[in-house]
Formats: sequence, structure tokens, C-alpha cells
Amino acid sequence: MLQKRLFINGVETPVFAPAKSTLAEVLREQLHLTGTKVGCGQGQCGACSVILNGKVVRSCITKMSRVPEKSYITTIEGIGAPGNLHPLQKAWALYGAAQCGFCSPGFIVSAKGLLDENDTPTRADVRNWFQKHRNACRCTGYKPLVDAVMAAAEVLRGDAPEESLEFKMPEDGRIWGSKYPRPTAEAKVTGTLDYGADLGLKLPDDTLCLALVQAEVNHANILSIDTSKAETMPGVHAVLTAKDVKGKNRIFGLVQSPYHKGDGWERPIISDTKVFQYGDVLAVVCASTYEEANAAAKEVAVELEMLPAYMSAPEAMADDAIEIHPGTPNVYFTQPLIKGDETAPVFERDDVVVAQGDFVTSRQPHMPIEPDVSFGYMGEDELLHIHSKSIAVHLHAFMIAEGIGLTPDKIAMASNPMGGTFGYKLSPTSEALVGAAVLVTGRPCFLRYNYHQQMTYTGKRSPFHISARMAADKSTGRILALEHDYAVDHGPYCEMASVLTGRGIQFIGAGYDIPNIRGMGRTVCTNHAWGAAFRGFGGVQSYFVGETLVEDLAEALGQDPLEFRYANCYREGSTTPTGATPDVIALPQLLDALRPKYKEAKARTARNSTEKIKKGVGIAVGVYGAGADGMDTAEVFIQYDPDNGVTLGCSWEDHGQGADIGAVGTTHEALRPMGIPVEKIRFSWPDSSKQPPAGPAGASRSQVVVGSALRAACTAMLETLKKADGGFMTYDEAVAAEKPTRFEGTYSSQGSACDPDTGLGDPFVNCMYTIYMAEVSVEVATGKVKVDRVSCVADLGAINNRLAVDGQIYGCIAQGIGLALSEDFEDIKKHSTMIGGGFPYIESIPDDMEIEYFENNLREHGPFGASGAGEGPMVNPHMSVINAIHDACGARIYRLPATPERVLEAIRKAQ
Ligand code: MCN
Ligand code: FES
Ligand code: FES
Repeated sequence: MLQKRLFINGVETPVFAPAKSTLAEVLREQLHLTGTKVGCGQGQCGACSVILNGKVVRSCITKMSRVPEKSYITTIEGIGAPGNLHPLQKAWALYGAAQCGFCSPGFIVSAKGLLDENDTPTRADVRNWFQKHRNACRCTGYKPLVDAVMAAAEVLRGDAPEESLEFKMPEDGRIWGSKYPRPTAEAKVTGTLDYGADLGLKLPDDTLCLALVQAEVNHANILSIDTSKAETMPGVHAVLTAKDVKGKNRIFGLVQSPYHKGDGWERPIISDTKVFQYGDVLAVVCASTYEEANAAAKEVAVELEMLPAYMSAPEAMADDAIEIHPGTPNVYFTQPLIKGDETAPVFERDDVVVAQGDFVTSRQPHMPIEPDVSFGYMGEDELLHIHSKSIAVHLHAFMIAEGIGLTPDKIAMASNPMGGTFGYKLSPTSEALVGAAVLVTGRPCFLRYNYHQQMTYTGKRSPFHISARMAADKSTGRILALEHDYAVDHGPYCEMASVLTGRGIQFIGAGYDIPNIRGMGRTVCTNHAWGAAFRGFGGVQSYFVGETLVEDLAEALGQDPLEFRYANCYREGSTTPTGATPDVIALPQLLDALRPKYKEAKARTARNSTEKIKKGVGIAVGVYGAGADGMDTAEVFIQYDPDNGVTLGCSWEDHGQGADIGAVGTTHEALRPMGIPVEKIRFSWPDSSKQPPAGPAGASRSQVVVGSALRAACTAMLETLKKADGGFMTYDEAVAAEKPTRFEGTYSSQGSACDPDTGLGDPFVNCMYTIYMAEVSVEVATGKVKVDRVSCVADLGAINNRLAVDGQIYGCIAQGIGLALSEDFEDIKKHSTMIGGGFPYIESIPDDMEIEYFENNLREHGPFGASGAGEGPMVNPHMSVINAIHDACGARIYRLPATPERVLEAIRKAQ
């Protein structure tokens, strides 16, 4: 044990701590300064940054033994507090620099360290500083963070008034379409918003900490699990194996199609007969402390019989491959597409040009800064309460209930403030484990993953293996036909498998009027990480194919890629790949807007290209659906409060995208006739026992579908409370008049899901349209690629909140660059850290990014004309980079990510 006197945020503080403990542990767990967040716990994300004797350090890797006596330490709590924000914190809120906000305290502390040393930094200084201090953000694309530091520095120097960091309310009081900062911003920038691990520290003393015993192989039969020694270890309360789980011990995989083989109950909560993938849980230790639980977990003895592991779709499809789930074929779902006439004859014709290729996409890891975390307890209401990073509270209660022996109505599933999910949390992760442990032990239980567990035991983006070809008429330049055949490596569990596989037929070739298509998608069970939802679900993989073939056709025809796209993109009378009419005709306008920027970029890259560093420009079109396939429904309510404000009863989960501002902005607009001030419109964190089902925050559906339900509730409120004089009743007047104070709203879309035999259908409420243009530099000798600039033109319908939507696009650009160049989870050993997984730090993301919006195509089905924003902008930024590499040096990439080795190889092939 060490004893030190430290000056923490100016207060002399005695500290008693084990010598091996870290500064982060002492700050958070002993001193309850939970503003300092722990993300990776490995020195790779900077979430835990504090200032120690004038230097910014990562407190998760700073051992207490190395903290000098009488050190001065500044944490986020010492920088500013709610109601008394530091200029950096004000700027963070104003510039939309806190999306999920999990990285914000670390960045703000780091920026303070910079400004203490240098009050006139350039943007490059700020970027270099964040790079040097490994401050990582997964949401914002970094640009808003640099904007915020520059603005705060100006104020701190006295070059701008402090009011310049405050939002100026428009004179008409309307916040729809504005950059009104999100309601949760102040709590995020001050570190006072409690995420799951922070809440875990506030649970009662009898809470049990869970540690998982996990498989370190990919496929095996389980012969025995011996927990006897672990059970005798200090602090251990129980060690659970499969036999202890009170229900079916399976998570339901949402089988949605009659053509799906297998019943969807493949995924064990605790493994019983087999290990299907690395990380599968074999036993759960419940102990008084984390250290005790982890120590005991090491003592569980497991005997396995190894089986052949199929780590990709082709391996699992081989004739001699055994069934991973005995009784279900490894290829368990197929989705054909039959649009227009037979395509094969078109490819035989002499008057067509053909582009073709075999493509493989990557197993992109989501890499939120906050690792997975859940806790649970039995409530006085006799419900099992589970709090997690769920972005689908009602759905998750349904998916895990039978497995743990309850009905969904006996589970209250709540979502904590979250440090990003990017879709991985459309799957249950730790919820069922925590639920099972609470039911067995009768005690509150808490489980947090470390970053290795986050990487290895949460779902990943499913790789697609795709062969495709596209033909265009030599004389007219019109695309005539497309064929594709693809296998989706979905890992061992089938959640959302049919939806994902359907995305291929919906989006390969999307954006263009292609009269004849034949396609076939297959879902394949493998032993690699299970496939989870990931932003741009299936779109990312599809545009890798479509936007390569389109580019190659343009080249074969000797046409400019932008003009070839312009000639072939959706117009009146066009149909989508699944034969639907595009909801709006947006692409010609976007390409027109991009054309002058493109010409400038072409001239710039031609001017600056050298023999060693080749520069190039790439374009990529993207169209993606908002809303779940087929019918999509949301239910909400709004409660009129005694102070004449409203509380929103809507389970719009917040990954970090801005459910708060989404719901508040929509409601504020819908209730404008009543003039309720925005501060009195209260967002609530989702809880399945308190709110009706609004559906998951997936499929970019919430602004459109939940927003429409909110609007319906507001309309009901306005109609009920309207007075004869044109005004509206106050709360007291409504109560006196015996009017209701709770107003329900529902919305159901009327899409038609794609036909299982032909693939044809019109599945989405409406669509998002984005076109990206990237400029890159390729170092010819090494194959290293740097993205210099990105422009985006977007039609997302009417925009609710500009700050949120800018943030969505910047974040998608950063994730798209990672997807294009560095991110993967193919090699479980190498890729299981943030750095190993290819996380894009600030130096990989250009500061030079611009966005232009077009809001003239108001969507018929979308509140006030809105479409979504979460995923449309994610489906194609990677392709603008991949096409720019091709433009720079002729290298054509067929496998993601385009690592330097792959680029070098492609350069050699091109030569
Ligand atoms: N929005 C708007 N105007 C529009 C459309 C959307 O202001 N015309 C705003 C919304 O109010 C919301 C945001 O943009 O704040 C995204 O809206 P929407 O497209 O409806 O998406 P959801 O709210 O359903 O969020 C889910 C979506 C998905 S599917 C993933 S995955 C995702 C994403 O959003 N994961 C994210 N964005 C993310 N952003 C962050 N920071 N972290 C994640 O994990
Ligand atoms: Fe400390 Fe990531 S660097 S939590
Ligand atoms: Fe930076 Fe979410 S705001 S990680």
C-alpha cells in the first residue's frame, strides 16, 4: 500500500492505494472522480487523460507508484462544472464535439494541457497534440474538436468574447434546422454524465462483479468444465455454467424469413455442448470484487475436443466442411434477385463493355471508445432490471427472455448513456449473462468487458465475398445489366442474417437505373466473430462492388466517371435494384453540385502529383434506406408536466448520434404553436418498462419513424389542448378541464419487404442520398495512402439539427477512411486492440472536409420532410477513397482494407 499526498484539482488529498493500482483506478474508484473515463485501458485512446504536474498523461497506464508525492493533478472536474463551464467545454458543446461524449473529458483535459503551453496554436498544432497524446474519437471525425479548441483558444486569449461560445437562439425561437447543441452536451463535457461503468461504481455494496471464462479456440466440443477450485477462491459467491441458466440458455437470433434454415436459437448464453467462436462464454464467476472474480476465472478448468475451424465463408462452404450447428447447413439462407430480362445474353453481345471482379470486404470492428458494460438487479416491482448499452431495449428483452427463463414483460431493459456502438449493440452482448447471474444469485450483478473482450467477443461487420459483373452499351453509355453472386460470412450466430443478406440485392448497383439484374446472396455460418449490425449495414459491402464496376465501366468507355454516373443515375422513370421507384430524384442535383468541385480537384491533383507521390480524386455515390425493411412501427407518448413543459416517453436509444436532440428538436418543432421552451422538453433515457416500443435505434430509422410517432403525439396534444381563442391550455387548465395530460403517438410505415423468391420490393420508408469525393496521395514506393480532402454533397431531406447531422457525416468519413485503409478483425491476435484493429487517429483523417446539403426534396414520409442521417453517409466514403487510389496510380483494390501491402500489389498489377 502506498500513501501519498496529492493536490487534485487544487485540493490537497491524501491517497492510500495499492502500489500496482493505476491513477485512473484511484481517481475513479476511490475518489469517485468518474469524469475521467476508461476506454481501452491500454494507453491507446486517451479517454483517461489527466494533467499530472503540467503534463498530459493517460491515467490508465500511469501506476500510482510512479505518481510523485505532492503531485498536482487536474481532471475534468477541475476544469469546469455544470453551470460554470470552461471555454473549452462551452466550445465542445457549441461545435458538436461531444456526440457520445465518452472521449470528451479526455480530449478537453488534453486540450487544456495544450493551451496551458501554447495559447496560439495552429490547427496543425492541435492535431499533432491529439495525435501525440493518442486522443481517439470514433464519432466526430475530429474536425469539430479542432474547431472547438481554436474557438476556445481565441476566447482564452481575449481575442473573442466568451459569448461567442454560446448558442444564439434564432429570433423566432425555432430550433429545427439550427445548430442548437444537444441537451446532454453539458453533462458530457463536464464528465458528469454517468456511463455504465460509472453507474456500476454507484451500485450497492452487495453487488457481485462478474468475470467470464471464455474459449480461446474457434471451434470445439466441450468435454468438461470443472469449477470446483474456482468456487473455493476468496470472495467467490458462485460460478455459473450452462446448467445454472434457468431458461432455454439461448439468445433468439430473430429469424425473420421462412426461407431461413435453422430455428434461430443457436447462440448459447453460456456454452453447453460446443464452442462456436473465440470468446464463447464457458463459465461466469460472480465474486465480491473484480479482482477476485478474475482470479477465480483463471482457475476454471476446461477440457475441449478441437474441431476444424472455418474462418471464412469459402472454407465453411467447402464440400467436406462439417455443419457448425449440427442439423443446419452452413449455407442457411439464400436471397435471389430477378429483375427484368435475362442478363447472360447481354454479356455475350459485341456492343457492350463489361466490368467485373471478385471482391472481399473486411471484418470491420466497431471500436467504440467505451467497452461493453451491463448490470442488473431485481427491482421492488419484481422485474429483472438490466441496464446496458442496448440500442433496442424492447427487442433485447424479447431476445433474451426465454433464454433466462422469463417472459419479456418481466424484464425492464434500460439503456445507459453510451460511448458509441455503431450498431454492434443491436445484438444483445452481456445482458443475458448479467440477467442469468442476477436470477441465480439474487444479488445485483455487474459486468464490464475489457477492451480485449470488446474486440473479440462482440459482433463484427460481416465480410462479403462477391463476384460481379456489369455491362454497358458502347454507343449510349447506358448500364444494361448486372450480375452478382455473394456469400456473407456471418459467423456462427444468425442475428439479422437475412436482413443483411438482403442488403446485397438492395444495394449492389443502387443509385443507377439498371433494367436487368440477376443476383444471388447466401448467408454462411462460420467460426469467426458473429456478424452484428454495423452502420451502413450491407451497404458498405455493396458499394464496394457497385462503385468499382461503375468506375471501371466509365474507364472502359473512355468517359469521365462523374459524367458516366450522371448519365446513369436515378431519374424519373428509373427503378432501384429491387424494382422500386426512388423516393426522390436527388442524384442529378448532387452531381451537378459536385461537378465544379470535382473539376477543381482534378486540376489540383494533376498539378501536385509527382513520380513518388501520386495524387488522385475519387467519387462514390451512395443511397441507403431509412427505416426497417417492410412495415416499421413506433409508439411513443408525451406527458404534459405541471410546469407546462413535456417529458418524452420515447425509447429512442442514444448511441451518441443524438437521440436527445433528435427527439427534443422534433417535438419542439411539432409543438411550436404552444411555444414550449426547448429547455422544458425533456428527453428520457430508454427503459422498456416505462415507455412503449419505439423500436431500435438502428436502420437510421429513428428520426423518420420515431420522429413521426412523436409528431403524431404532439398533434394529438395540440388538438386536445386548443382553446377557442386559438391559445392552448396550461397544465393546470387541462387538469381543471379534465383533459388528458398524456398523449400517445404511433407511426407505421407501409413499405413492402423484398420478395423472398424474386428480391423485388420497396422496403424503406425513404432514402438518404450522399455523394463523396476524396482526394488522396499514394506513396508509390510503399503503397501508403493519405486522404487529403473529402467533400460531401448530401440530400437527407429536411434537417432537424445541423450540428448532429454534420457530426454524423464527419464521423462516417472517419469510419469510411478506416474501412478503406486500415480497419480489420481478421487476425484475432493481431487485430484485438484499437491500434491492432487499425483505429483511425486524427493524423489519418483530413482536417479539410466540407459538406453541402440540399433540402429541397422534402420526404413525404418523414417528420417535416426528414430522412435519416446515421447510415446513409457511411455506405460510400470508403469508395471515394478506393476510387481515388485508382485515379492516382491505376491500382484497383478488390479486398478491403487497402493496406500498403495490398496497394503495392495492386500497383504492380496495374503496371
Ligand atoms: N437527424 C437530423 N435530421 C435528419 C436526419 C437525422 O437531425 N434529417 C439526426 C437525428 O436527430 C439523430 C441523428 O441525426 O440525432 C441520426 O438519426 P437517424 O438517422 O434517424 O439514426 P438513429 O437515431 O436511428 O441512430 C442510429 C444510427 C445508426 S443505425 C448507427 S449504427 C449509428 C448512428 O446512427 N451509430 C452511431 N450514428 C452514430 N453516431 C454516433 N456518434 N455513435 C454511434 O454509435
Ligand atoms: Fe486510458 Fe484508453 S488510454 S483508457
Ligand atoms: Fe468521441 Fe464519441 S464523441 S468517441
